[in-house]
Amino acid sequence: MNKKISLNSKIKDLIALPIGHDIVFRLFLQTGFSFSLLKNPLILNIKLKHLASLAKKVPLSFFETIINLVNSELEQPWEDNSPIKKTWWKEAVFYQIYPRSFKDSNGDGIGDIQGIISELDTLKDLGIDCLWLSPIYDSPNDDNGYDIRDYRNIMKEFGTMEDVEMLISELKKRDMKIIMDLVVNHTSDEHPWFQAALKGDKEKQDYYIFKDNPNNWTSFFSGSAWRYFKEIDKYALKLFSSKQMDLNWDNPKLRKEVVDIVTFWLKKGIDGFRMDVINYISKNPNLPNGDELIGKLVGFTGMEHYFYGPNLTKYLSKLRKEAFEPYQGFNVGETPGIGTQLGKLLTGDYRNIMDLTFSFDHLETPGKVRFDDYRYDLNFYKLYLIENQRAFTNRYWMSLFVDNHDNPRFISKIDPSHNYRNQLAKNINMILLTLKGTPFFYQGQEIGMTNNEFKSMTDIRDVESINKYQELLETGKSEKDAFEIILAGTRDHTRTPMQWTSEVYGGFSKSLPWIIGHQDLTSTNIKVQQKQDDSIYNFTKELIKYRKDNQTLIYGDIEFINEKTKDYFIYKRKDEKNEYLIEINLIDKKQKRIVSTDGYELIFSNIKELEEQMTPYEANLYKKIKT
Ligand code: ISL
Ligand code: CA
Repeated sequence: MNKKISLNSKIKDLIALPIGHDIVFRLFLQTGFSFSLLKNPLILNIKLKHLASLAKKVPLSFFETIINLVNSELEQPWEDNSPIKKTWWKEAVFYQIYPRSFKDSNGDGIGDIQGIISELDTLKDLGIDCLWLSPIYDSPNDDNGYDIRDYRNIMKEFGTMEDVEMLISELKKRDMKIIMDLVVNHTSDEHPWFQAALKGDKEKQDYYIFKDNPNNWTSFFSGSAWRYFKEIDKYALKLFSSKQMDLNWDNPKLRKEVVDIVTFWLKKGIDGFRMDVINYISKNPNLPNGDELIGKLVGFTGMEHYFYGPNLTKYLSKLRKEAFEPYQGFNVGETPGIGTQLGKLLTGDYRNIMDLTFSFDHLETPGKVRFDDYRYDLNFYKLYLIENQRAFTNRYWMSLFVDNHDNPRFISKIDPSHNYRNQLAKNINMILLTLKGTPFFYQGQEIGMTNNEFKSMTDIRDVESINKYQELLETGKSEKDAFEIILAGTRDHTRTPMQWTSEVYGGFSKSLPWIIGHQDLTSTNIKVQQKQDDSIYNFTKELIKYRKDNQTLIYGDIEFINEKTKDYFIYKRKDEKNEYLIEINLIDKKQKRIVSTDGYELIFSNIKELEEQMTPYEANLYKKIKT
């Protein structure tokens, strides 16, 4: 246990505590300062009170808020030499399906469960071990299923419970696994609990967070985080859309409901859950106003009061014990705002809280947010990876991902004109498959799908984008400028139909899909790429297979080479048996080779034949020749 900090403490004391560490790193990311400042002893020894008096414009309350937050977690992640515990989910390759956009079996333009079943052989062929399905439960679809009305029923458009049971058994036949999405920070306002609450049911009112007067917290989807209900003359908390009502985890009855939901599904034979915004479930019970400056820095006011709330680890450990452990269920928490040290505290194998977290710190370069139009520099991804690969050892394990349903396509951020799409898609997939951690691919990543050229707001479906567009107009932006901003960051980029063939609508559906894709269909589809030896699909498939057959790439140690040299990412994976060398060009230019590969044989490359220089975004995997 560490000591609490105060205004008298130094910056080094602050970053020695897990929350302090993660916040300071976050601030550096947000403001674009260089991390190297944090190695400078002059900086490390500045006292917080001196920093406070230097930063005259910053109110003291800002520092006090941060200090309180940092003092709320004094535990340090254990560091010891215990060997990695081998488990299926460390060896597995995961694949996220966005069911609405994956495959339509009945021609209504909406993906469905039977559509997924019809493509299981394809996923098996690719080498996928475990699927993650975004929500398929009954929902009025305000946020595409992340607003659940009934946790034990299936969205009509997607099919029936029988379809889901069939999916589970078809997966078992193929020796594949499945996790589902557990969205329990909030329910739909149409959930019977909330409806009963509005009718005056006191017990159900206590399932949610009602207040007579709103505080200053803001919603992730624009505006206030509170919605007024005249039925009972109260405000209800909704951190996301106006139809996503936050649940009150401080109520033991609600927590028991969640245990029952998890048990219901694990009993059905699923293998675990991805837990939506799970680090937001425990709110500071006093619901104090958020610090305005922190709000400005992170983009949302109030976060410090719930992103790592007072009872988070307690509630999660209990959930783990009561619901997951009896079925050996796996879980990965979606944890926005959780950095390296808190991530370790949440996932350490001795803690029994959760197995993995999804951290998002790598998705934007310093100083940038998702709606900025800019080119992502892969050197930043390298820094993030080195920091985290070093931290997640022994008792800790990392999740590795770049694409998901909440972000534009990663390759489009790096190379917006897609000059090197083929090369780059393979490059990124190689990084994900050769680092230490569990790779999560998102549908379409195996064929190099890119951002979509939406033409106008009528093409946009996402509630976040629609709200944001309105907000931008209200703050005086022109329609054109507002649309440009939406285009840079909309989550719809990854929600366009999966491309199976070069037929109309990419073979996703026989009729007009619910959202339109305007991407190249001729070369970016599964069917074409399956037949092409050097396609992104086959490259990824072969690499997945290779990783599976060569456990050094899973459990082996990692060592970084020429780490400080910009524009290169070079590392080794090794154990007593084998040694691999991975050589990555991080930029769209030729550059010289800086490591010798004498004594190694080339196993994989994203180019046909190596030249003297490395070509743009070149990526090679070599194996040491045994003597
Ligand atoms: O996109 C964001 C807001 O700018 C992210 O904060 C995102 O909303 C956050 O990662 C939470 O995402 C998850 O919960 C949301 C849902 O809309 C997302 O699709 C889901 O992945 C609410 O359930
Ligand atoms: Ca359908």
